[in-house]
Amino acid sequence: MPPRILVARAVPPEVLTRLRRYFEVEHNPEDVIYTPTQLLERLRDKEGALTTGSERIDDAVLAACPDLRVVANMAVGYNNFDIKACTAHGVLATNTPDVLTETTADFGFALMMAAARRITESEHFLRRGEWKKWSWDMFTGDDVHGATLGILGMGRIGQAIARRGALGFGMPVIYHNRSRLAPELEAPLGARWVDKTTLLRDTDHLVLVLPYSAASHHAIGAPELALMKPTATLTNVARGGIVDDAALAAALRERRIAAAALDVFEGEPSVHPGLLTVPNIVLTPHIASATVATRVAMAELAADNLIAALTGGTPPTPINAADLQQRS
Ligand code: 8YV
Repeated sequence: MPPRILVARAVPPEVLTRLRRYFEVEHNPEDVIYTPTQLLERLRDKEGALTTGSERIDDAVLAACPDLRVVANMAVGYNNFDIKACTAHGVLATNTPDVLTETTADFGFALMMAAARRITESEHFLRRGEWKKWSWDMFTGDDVHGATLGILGMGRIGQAIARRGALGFGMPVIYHNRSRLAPELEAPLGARWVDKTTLLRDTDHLVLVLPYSAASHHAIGAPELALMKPTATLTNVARGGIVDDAALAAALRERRIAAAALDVFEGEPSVHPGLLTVPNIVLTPHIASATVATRVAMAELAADNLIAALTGGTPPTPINAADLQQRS
C-alpha cells in the first residue's frame, strides 16, 4: 500500500501527477479552504500533507492524526505550523526557502517603488477621469535612487532586496535584525546594522521582511510609525500582523508617513477598512512569490520534501529535523 497523503490546496497539475507516482493522494481540486474540522477529517488517516499558509497544523490536529509523519508547507514562512507540537508528535515539518527569494525580492522592490512614486494613487486618478492638465507638482513623490533603504529582517529575501537597492539604485542600506550579518555579507551591500529606533528614524524607504511570531506581532505600530520621517514609505511583504494595520491606516490618513505598500494583512483575505479608503497606499493580495516558475518550484520543493520523508530519503528543506533527532 503506498502512503496516503493529503494535498490540502490546488497545486500545479504536474506536481500532483508526480505525487501520484509515490502516494495515494487525496487532493482539493475545488481549492476550497478547509475549516479546521474539514482539515482534520481529511488528515486523520494520512501519513503526509502538502499544506499552504491557510492550513493550521497545531497540537489538536496532530493529536487527532496519529499516522501523520510529515507536513510540507508550500511557503517559506511557517507561522501556520506549531513547530514545537510537530516535534512533540514526531512529525517532520518542511518549508520552501530559496526558490522564492529573488521573485519575492523583485516584488518587494516593485511595491516600494510604487509607493515612493505614487503609481497606484496616480493610476486611480487617471482612471477616474480626473487628469485634465500637467502640473509641476502633480503626484510628486520621493526618489528611490540614492535614498536610504531600511530593511527590518535581514534574511535571504532582505538581503536580495538590499542587493537590488545598493547595486542597482545606489541606495545606502541600513538594517535591523536580531543577529548581524557576517562582514563578508555586509561589505558588498555596504549594509550597516543599526538598532531599531535608528532604522525607523533614518530610513527613507522601509521594507519589512521578517518572519511572523509572537515576538514580531505589531513590530510596527503607532509608536514605531511616529519615529519615521513624514516623507518615508513602508512596505510589507512578510506577514500580516507584523504591522498594526489600524495604526498604519491612521498614520497614512494623517500623512504622518508618505505612503505604504502592503502585500500581506492582519486577518487576510480581509483588509482593514481604513487601509481601503486612504489614497496613499499600494495594496496587493499576497502575491509576492506569484510567478509561474516560482510557484511551480515551490510546489516541486514541497513534493521533494514529502517524497523524501515518506520513502526513506533526506528531505531537502526540513525545519525541525535536528529537534526530532534530539528527541529520539
Ligand atoms: C506563499 C509566502 O504564496 O512563502 C511564503 O511564506 O508568504 C508566499 O510565498 C503563501 O504563504 C502560500 O503558502
